[in-house]
Amino acid sequence: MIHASFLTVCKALNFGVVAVQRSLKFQLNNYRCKGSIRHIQMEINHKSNSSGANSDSRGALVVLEGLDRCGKTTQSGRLLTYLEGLGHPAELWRFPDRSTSVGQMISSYLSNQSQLDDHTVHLLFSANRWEKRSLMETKLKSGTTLIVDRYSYSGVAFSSAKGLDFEWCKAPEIGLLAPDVVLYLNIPPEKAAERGGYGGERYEKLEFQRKVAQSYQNLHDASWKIIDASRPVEDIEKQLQEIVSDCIKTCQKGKPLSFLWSC
Ligand code: Z5A
Ligand code: MG
Repeated sequence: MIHASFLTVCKALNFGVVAVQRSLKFQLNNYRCKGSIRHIQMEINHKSNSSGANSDSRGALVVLEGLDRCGKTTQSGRLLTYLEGLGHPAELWRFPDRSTSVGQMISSYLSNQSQLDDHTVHLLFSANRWEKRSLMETKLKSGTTLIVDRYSYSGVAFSSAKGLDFEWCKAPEIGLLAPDVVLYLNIPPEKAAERGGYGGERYEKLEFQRKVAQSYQNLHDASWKIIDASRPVEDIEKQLQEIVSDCIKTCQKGKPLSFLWSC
């Protein structure tokens, strides 16, 4: 049963990646050829909007990343409470999303109840994001801010730390929505390991977390904010509130969605 659904996922994922790559190539060519026309059309759209509201107004895609035990789940929850308190529509998401059938395969692998080839599990993590992509876009366009606890960066950092090729790891993520901001909770692996100790999951080992920390270093881009995660919870919380409030304002004013990996 798992075998059959896994084959379906892999076929779908392979198809999805090829389709998205073709689609992006097409859009890029189209943009190159018709860039000026597109620009004029966008200006007209803006001018014709008599309410003054920007048609690109939307919620923000906020991602929290970092090593195991750096405080992602703690801070994600606090951010949600803060935004709800302001009356801003927001939801908390996390990856892997263990509620789907793909997520259950991942969960079983992480808890050492099943064995999978490293490439295979990498593609499952990616499929788990693809199965949520269109809902993610719908939510953002409806004005909801999404706080996402782990995303594609975890996928690439963890799999490349196992020795898989870095660019190969990035490929299935191409075309997923790019975060507006990545809050990287930076902590030395040794310090993170002291926090309540690691549980029994597959990657919760100090030596491996050191490799993951190195892999994350290769993923920084302009959307990243590096946060000192060794500080007290409340200090980090305050810093994140400021960054996210600014980010939400920018998205509300109007910011087109972008896609991985464009920068
Ligand atoms: N994985 C992958 O390989 N590929 C992928 O594509 C994705 C994930 C998406 C499951 O992740 C594993 O899947 C993960 C990566 C891999 N493996 N690892 N490692 P998960 O999300 O289920 O597990 P996790 O988030 O890494 O672990 P975690 O324990 O949930 O860590 P956290 O959310 O960052 O930390 P926390 O729960 O908020 O806090 C941990 C403890 O520290 C807790 O006792 C807190 O009270 C305490 N804490 C938090 N902040 C502080 C501060 N500032 N000071 C002191 N103590 C603190
Ligand atoms: Mg967590």
